[in-house]
Amino acid sequence: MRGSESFVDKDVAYLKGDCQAIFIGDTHGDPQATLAILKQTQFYEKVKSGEKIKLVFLGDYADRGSGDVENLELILNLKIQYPDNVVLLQGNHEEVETSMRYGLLKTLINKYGKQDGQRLFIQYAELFKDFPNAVITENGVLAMHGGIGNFDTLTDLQGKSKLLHWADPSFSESGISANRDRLLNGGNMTDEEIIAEGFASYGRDALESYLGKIGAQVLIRAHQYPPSVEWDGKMVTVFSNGSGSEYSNYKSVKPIFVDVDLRKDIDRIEQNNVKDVAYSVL
Ligand SMILES: [Mn+2]
Repeated sequence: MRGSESFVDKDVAYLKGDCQAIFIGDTHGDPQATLAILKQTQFYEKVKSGEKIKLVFLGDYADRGSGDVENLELILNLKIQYPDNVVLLQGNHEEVETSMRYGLLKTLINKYGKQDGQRLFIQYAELFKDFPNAVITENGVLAMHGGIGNFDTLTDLQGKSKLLHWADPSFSESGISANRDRLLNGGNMTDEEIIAEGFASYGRDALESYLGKIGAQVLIRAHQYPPSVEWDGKMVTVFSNGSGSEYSNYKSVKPIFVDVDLRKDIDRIEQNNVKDVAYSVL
């Protein structure tokens, strides 16, 4: 499931500063969100006319929405048809432990029967493992599903996928702290053990320090709602399904995507980079 994008290592895809990039957060079983974004960004027209555009999906394609198989198939088909224009990252719902619990396994069994459903689920899980976990761009954007952990270098990202899937920003604590809210079990674990397991919270200082070390300017991440631009545009949370869709489980969320011209230097995400998902275009 890889196109011609280059890689810093197997977990981190590298995008050159030569295109428009659309960052899409959790679509969670809502194919209407994906279709609306394709239409709003004129993706097909632009590819056809040779304009450089890339879609970066930040993970969480299935589960929690009634169209999870449809949305997953739509996004996988996009990658197959336009391998050089589509980047698919892993989110925490591309982890087998999550998707067997929150929807995809059940939907596949309901749709295809127990044996075929389980077989398909295993094949999807194998496929997801091959998706990268982060994107770094030539001009200063770091993008991933959850966020950073106890990292010092870009290569620290390699092999620490769960940190990227489950991390959240903290607006009350500085540095890197234990993200106990995300733990189902583990009451006896120390903070260090929790962070090492991949359940980290990062304060603004920790994020800016890490971005500085790797030569990036902003973090674009997904995983939470409501979507928002924070920390003077140094971080944005993108959540891309919600109010206005019959499929979405997040009826009160106003979904967004982020549209960035990677041909320019980016030092913050501005309000004009943030676009509402307009289901009305469908
Ligand atoms: Mn998530």
